[in-house]
Amino acid sequence: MHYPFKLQPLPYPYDAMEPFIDAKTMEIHHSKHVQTYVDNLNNALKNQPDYQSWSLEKLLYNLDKLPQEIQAAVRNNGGGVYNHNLYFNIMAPGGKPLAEGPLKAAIDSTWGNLDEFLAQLKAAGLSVFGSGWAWLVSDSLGNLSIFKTPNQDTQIPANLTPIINLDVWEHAYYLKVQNRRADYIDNWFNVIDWEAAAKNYAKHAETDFSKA
Ligand code: MN3
Repeated sequence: MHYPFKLQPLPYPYDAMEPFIDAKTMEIHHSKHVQTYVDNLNNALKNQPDYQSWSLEKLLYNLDKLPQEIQAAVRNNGGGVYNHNLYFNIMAPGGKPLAEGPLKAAIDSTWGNLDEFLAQLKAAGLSVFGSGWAWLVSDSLGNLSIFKTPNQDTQIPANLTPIINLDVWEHAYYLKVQNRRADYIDNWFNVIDWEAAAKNYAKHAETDFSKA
């Protein structure tokens, strides 16, 4: 995937996350907010033929190698595209449970159990000042951690494998729960696709964004 970037279709209808996330929020989030990131990313690269063959991951890992005048636009809008592609793909209607396997074993050994991990992820999401993301990530050895990024920054510069990411921008929840970010996070826990998360974790040994 490289320039011109396209809006990745949602793998489910806008109302699929009801009652936990309302259809209007999903529609505006995907068709307006993410589309704007796609458009702005393409605009930034429009007159930059040297970088039009670069993947999103390569652009985001090598931000400091880009022409200075497009670094902020690629960081914010490229990050916006990358983060949402992951976010919408680790959600499923009604969620999918965390089965026995390497990810469950790693969560249990790191936090004791899934509920304790979720409590820590919620605390991380609540502690993001302003807009940003809370993540479950892995290093190349499979060690898990909770990670936070401001704005639309990604985990790519840290060369970590993303497993799940929680959008705590107000646009992800304001229509339904207004300012109550904690309620949104509690609702969102019901739609996490842990099967997709386990597949993401399985990539940890091969992840190396410096080769993107
Ligand atoms: Mn968002």
